[in-house]
Amino acid sequence: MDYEFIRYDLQERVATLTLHRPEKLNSVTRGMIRELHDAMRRIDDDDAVRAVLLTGAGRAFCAGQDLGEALPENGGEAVDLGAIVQETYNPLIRAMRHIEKPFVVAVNGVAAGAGANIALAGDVVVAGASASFIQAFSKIGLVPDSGGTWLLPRLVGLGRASGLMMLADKVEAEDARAMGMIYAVYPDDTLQQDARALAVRLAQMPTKSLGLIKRGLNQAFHHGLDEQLDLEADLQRAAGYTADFQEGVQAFLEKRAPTYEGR
Ligand code: LHQ
Repeated sequence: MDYEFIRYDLQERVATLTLHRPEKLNSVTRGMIRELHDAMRRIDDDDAVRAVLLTGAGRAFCAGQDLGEALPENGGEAVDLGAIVQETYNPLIRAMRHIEKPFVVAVNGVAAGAGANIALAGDVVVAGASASFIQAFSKIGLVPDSGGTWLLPRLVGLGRASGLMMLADKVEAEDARAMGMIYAVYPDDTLQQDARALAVRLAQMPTKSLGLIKRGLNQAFHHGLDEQLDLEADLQRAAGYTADFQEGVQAFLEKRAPTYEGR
């Protein structure tokens, strides 16, 4: 599939996905979401992809749903937004959370509405110093989607999440880091290279182990301790059978750097 609204580039085992409608702050159209779904399938299917870097072109990361597509044409019947969410954002968030490869998100500017929650669905979320996050939904009479009501309270606590979601206040990158919403903040002019370095580093790591970590963390918040201990045993069993585990221990014993193949 040819892409018009995103860019896809694979180098050094890192698939870089760039949201590309800079004149509209990379707001999400039906066309962009179709391309993102296709890109997620490619990422999942291609063993050459060992990490993903998601970012935006221009001065924004993503301003959420393109509001030009959110209302009925010619004053017709109201659009079923639930159906849009089910068909568009939900599969994207499920893909980001369930593809067992690390997703680095480089938030290069404002991330608003669904754009904020797409960003937060990454595994390692970093931002440029001038980036910001806005749970913009309530400003236009909507509710947070794209996993926001599940993820944000887990990241920052219920009190902060409800304040941020009801008031739709803008959170600057450094505040987002301080409250545990994101992992790190870099200077704007080095963000892309710093985020890429993280993605390249992850792409050289034992991919299966990273995928199993992701699987464990996905379960962590609704399991009790006993269920999670059982899951950890299962995940460790799977990790123990990987070639990369053999290589990791062998390299340690031989006092050399390991070379992981993601198997
Ligand atoms: C936009 C947008 C945008 C279109 C900037 N759409 N053009 C799910 C299911 C179905 C339906 C509904 O929604 C959802 C989930 C959601 O995501 S709801 C939340 C949707 N997003 C928003 O409400 C955010 C709207 N945007 C803004 O509040 C501002 O643009 C922010 C704060 C992001 C940035 O402000 P500024 O830096 O002042 O930029 P700007 O407002 O001047 O925008 C620049 C251009 O981008 C402008 O176009 P123009 O042709 O006038 O230059 C905007 O109209 C356009 N744009 N966001 N979501």
